[in-house]
Amino acid sequence: MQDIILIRNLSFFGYHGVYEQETRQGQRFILNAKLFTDLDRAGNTDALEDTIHYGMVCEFLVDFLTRNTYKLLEKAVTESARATLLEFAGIRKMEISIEKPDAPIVLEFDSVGVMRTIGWHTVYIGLGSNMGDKKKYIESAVKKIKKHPYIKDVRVSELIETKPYGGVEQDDFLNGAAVFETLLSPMELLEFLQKLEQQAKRKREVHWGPRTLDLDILFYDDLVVSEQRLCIPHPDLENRRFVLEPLAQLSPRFRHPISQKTMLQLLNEVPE
Ligand code: PH2
Ligand code: MG
Ligand code: MG
Repeated sequence: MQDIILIRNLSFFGYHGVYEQETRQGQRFILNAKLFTDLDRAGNTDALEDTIHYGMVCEFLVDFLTRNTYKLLEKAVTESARATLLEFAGIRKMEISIEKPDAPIVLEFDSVGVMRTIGWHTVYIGLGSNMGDKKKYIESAVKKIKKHPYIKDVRVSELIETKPYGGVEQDDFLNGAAVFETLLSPMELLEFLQKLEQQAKRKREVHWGPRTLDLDILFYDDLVVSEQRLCIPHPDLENRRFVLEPLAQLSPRFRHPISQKTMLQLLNEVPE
């Protein structure tokens, strides 16, 4: 995905801004974008249907940014990029900037603006439940995940019955994993998954104790983060057969970003 389609200095009139004068009078905006895609095929076939028509993207962006009005350029670049990524499936990632050459600032300047890079990310999550109607809790969460506007191409493993891991005396689990593409950042995704856990009436009482629904981020592309709320890859995944079995079923050759071992390798090496 090193290939780029360029949009340079696309100009349009709009009403984005914090100040009343900006939303009333409007002003000129300048949009620049890099569309990251794969141009291998079109580079050989010379056929428009094998690439992304930049004219259509320009029209889509200007239409979107004139039909919608935002206070902040931050929101304008984010929403217009997300809409474009949803509309044109061939774009994996885009860098977009919007500038105001005539912003109401009484100083000398060429323009002020905001730039962001937004794209699709491949995420693996673990699914678990060991209370109540376990299958129903998991299936209802999967349904909501599939319905999220910024999630696509959801694949779910088989659900398997597993013995509780970690020493707490509790009921057997139902476990599985899912993989999907998302426009959400890791923190946005975490908050969405925690909202689904809460909707399943999950109570955080015993650490590692029984739960109606547990949704854990296992991988987010090849990202490695260890923060208080967010540890990716899931730190104990190598020791958990109930995670590795579904993962190996979904993507046997996917490599752990730290150890570089495939899911199949990790499953074959998991301690009993
Ligand atoms: N989750 C835990 C602790 N132990 N054991 C099994 N079999 N399945 C789980 O999902 C699980 C567990 C903490 O999240
Ligand atoms: Mg868990
Ligand atoms: Mg959890």
